[in-house]
Amino acid sequence: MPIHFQQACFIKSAAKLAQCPQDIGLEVAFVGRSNAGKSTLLNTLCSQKKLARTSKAPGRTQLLNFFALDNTAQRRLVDLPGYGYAKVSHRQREEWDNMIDEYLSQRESLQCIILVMDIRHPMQASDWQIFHWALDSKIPLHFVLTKADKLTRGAAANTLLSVLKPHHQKTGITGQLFSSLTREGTEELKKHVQIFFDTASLGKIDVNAST
Ligand SMILES: Nc1nc2c(ncn2[C@@H]2O[C@H](COP(=O)(O)OP(=O)(O)OP(=O)(O)O)[C@@H](O)[C@H]2O)c(=O)[nH]1
Ligand SMILES: [Mg+2]
Repeated sequence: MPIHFQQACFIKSAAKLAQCPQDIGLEVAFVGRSNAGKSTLLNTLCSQKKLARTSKAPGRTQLLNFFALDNTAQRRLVDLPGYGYAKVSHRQREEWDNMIDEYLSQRESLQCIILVMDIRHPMQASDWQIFHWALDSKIPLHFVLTKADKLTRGAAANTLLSVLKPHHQKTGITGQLFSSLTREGTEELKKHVQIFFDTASLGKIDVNAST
């Protein structure tokens, strides 16, 4: 079923797993460090300026935010808080990081991770953690290097190559450039998300059919 990204609408925010929408259907989550550009990317993807809250200062997104892609809300996008936001107490940061870990490790609907990284600071410690976790959990992962407008075309392409090359052959992990400023990469990302949902729903049908 084709996704109409521009019709995405906010469902709810959650501070913990128990507050999330019912764990049925399929979710694609946008994960990454604080200030990487996750919420802005989601808005660009859905052609809506204020769907997800963004900020110049890191730490804007403090809850798990769920967006429905269809009337039944069986296909959802999830905007996560960033890892490693430094300007809150150690305890508060730990709580956020735990909330993200809990979501990632326990959410049945989670079918795919989009790992969003600022192209100027790719593959930081928390990105490696997500990378290894996704491989171990067999959750499909797609790298998005955003803020590509901050580099020249050649430098951006080289950075993507250096991030993907060591892993693509062994793991099949995919990746792309993106810019919310120029909208570069929007159609490519839409295609990936559509494929993830299509593949995941086929997987679900297969599982049901064999039981
Ligand atoms: N130049 C440029 N700036 C961007 C781009 N994407 C995001 N930004 C800026 O980066 C800052 C952070 O963006 P957010 O989307 O709030 O980042 P986030 O990853 O959601 O941050 P947290 O919610 O703290 O995890 C904002 O000032 C955005 O305008 C981009 O593609 N190009
Ligand atoms: Mg955000």
